[in-house]
Amino acid sequence: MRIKKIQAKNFRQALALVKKELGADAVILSSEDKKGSRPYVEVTAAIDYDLETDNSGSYSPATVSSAGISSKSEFAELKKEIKSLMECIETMRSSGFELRLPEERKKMFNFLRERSIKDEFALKLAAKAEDTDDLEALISKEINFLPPFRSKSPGEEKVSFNGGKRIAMLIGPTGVGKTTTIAKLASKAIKEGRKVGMISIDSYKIGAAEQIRIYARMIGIPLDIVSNVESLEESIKKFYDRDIVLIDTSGRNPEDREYIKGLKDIYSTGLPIETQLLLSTSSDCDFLMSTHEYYRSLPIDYIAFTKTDEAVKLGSIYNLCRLYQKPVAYITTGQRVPGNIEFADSRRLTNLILRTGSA
Ligand SMILES: Nc1nc2c(ncn2[C@@H]2O[C@H](COP(=O)(O)OP(=O)(O)OP(=O)(O)O)[C@@H](O)[C@H]2O)c(=O)[nH]1
Ligand SMILES: [Mg+2]
Repeated sequence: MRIKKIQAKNFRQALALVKKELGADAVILSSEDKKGSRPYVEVTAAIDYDLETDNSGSYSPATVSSAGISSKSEFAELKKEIKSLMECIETMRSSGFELRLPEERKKMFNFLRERSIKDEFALKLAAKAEDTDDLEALISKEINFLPPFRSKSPGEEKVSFNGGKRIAMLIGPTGVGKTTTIAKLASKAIKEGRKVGMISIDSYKIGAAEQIRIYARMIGIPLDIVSNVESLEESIKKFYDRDIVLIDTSGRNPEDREYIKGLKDIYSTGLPIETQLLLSTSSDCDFLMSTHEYYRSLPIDYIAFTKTDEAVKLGSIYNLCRLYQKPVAYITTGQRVPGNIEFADSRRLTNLILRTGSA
């Protein structure tokens, strides 16, 4: 087996280099975005699948010929590289990676990559699935769908408030559709005969309060606008007669520490808040992956996907389900309020992930 790390400005360039240096049969083992003043992409690719294992079960490095290695430091560098690659292989192997990729699996792997499924996930799926039926079954098994605000028997509620009432807070990057989705959820709950209250802690953006105020008036439900944790607690108490309280938050760059800290302050009150993280399927796949770094430190109960109507590929739904390991609450499919929200089941989500073209 020949493994090579390739660095390039972007993934497309890295792939071209892999093809040039290792040929068209090379398999991408991993790819990583390196941040810094000059960001680049580092891709690890492999060709020829004759891995040897020693008796202990760990891979033994192939003998490295000294030809072409001119100095001690180059040799040391090479040794370091081989060590890190061995560790990489070992991690992949222990997590069930199949490095041998016969021709028909390669087709499956490419099919998944075309749908923006991350290489490491695509490799695992391709190693297990014989055909697309298998693939559908595998994916829908891995995606857990759970509609929020289900009626459950008393005591079974994960989050309860005043005897089974629900408080849900929507968080997520700027402009993903939190306020719009709150209006959609509120309309639906009203239609089902539930009493709803809305709170906005969206004091950051000029005009944000106006947007939710218009929705509250349109749907005919009470709204409180608060600017700190203390007034949030007060407001929740005020809504004691509501079945569902929906909390809107301001979208901010998750890299902003104050933003994540502000959210953590809310959790530290101990209020039984259920958190729905909204992610837009029309966002750049790499952006979605990078936001995971920040949001994963929060107690997320559900993830939900917005703007499926605008996305060309929906493999990111699969990637994010795998990363967050949280149930999917719903997807939103357009700007219309009320409407354009779907409590899609695992099968529907799987179909969206595997299709190309818009929803
Ligand atoms: N195409 C499409 N547009 C949507 C969807 N949901 C929301 N939008 C649009 O996305 C834009 C932003 O929606 P908002 O609800 O204001 O987003 P937000 O997350 O509250 O934004 P911030 O509060 O600024 O973080 C609006 O123009 C919405 O109409 C959807 O499912 N599909
Ligand atoms: Mg908003």
